[in-house]
Amino acid sequence: NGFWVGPVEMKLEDYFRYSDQAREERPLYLFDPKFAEKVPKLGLEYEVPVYFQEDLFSVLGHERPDYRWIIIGLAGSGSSFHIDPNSTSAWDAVIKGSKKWVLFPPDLIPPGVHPSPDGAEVACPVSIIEWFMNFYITTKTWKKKPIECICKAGEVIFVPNGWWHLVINLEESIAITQNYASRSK
Ligand SMILES: O=C(O)CCC(=O)C(=O)O
Repeated sequence: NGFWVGPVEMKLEDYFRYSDQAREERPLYLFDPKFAEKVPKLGLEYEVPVYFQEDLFSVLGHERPDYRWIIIGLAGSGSSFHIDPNSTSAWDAVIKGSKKWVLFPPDLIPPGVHPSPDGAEVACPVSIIEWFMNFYITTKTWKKKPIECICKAGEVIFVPNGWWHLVINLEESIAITQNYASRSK
């Protein structure tokens, strides 16, 4: 039993063996929603920050959709532009390494991103690196600018529901993220 890395399950030692030699533009990203069930100690070693504790999805008990992930990736890995599903907000806590974030409010579609009319699917024809090389600069002349920041180990970011976000790991990183719904947006 390993952790989910895209569509395959990999033992952690195999994933780290892969990361030690990986050089590709879109490195494999470990993204596992069942980490706390697989390794209960991992689930017990953190507490949900106080601001994010109201979670209306918890009424669904075991029926709730996946909502928490451990995320591990090397420099250059990350998540291309998307909006989180089911109107959830999220928090993302960096445990090791650092992540660069770019966030756009719901009414500002990032350049290079082509959502379907109902917003359910996102076509982002470029990789994260290519987005920074070819599209990032166009936002510099926009009146409304994206929010950008770097989160380092020990820091937590809040991603409000409906916001577009892109993340790139600036170095090998480990993070925990949770999606939730609360009465306040
Ligand atoms: O790659 C990351 O840390 C961000 C993950 C993310 O955006 C998400 O889970 O929706």
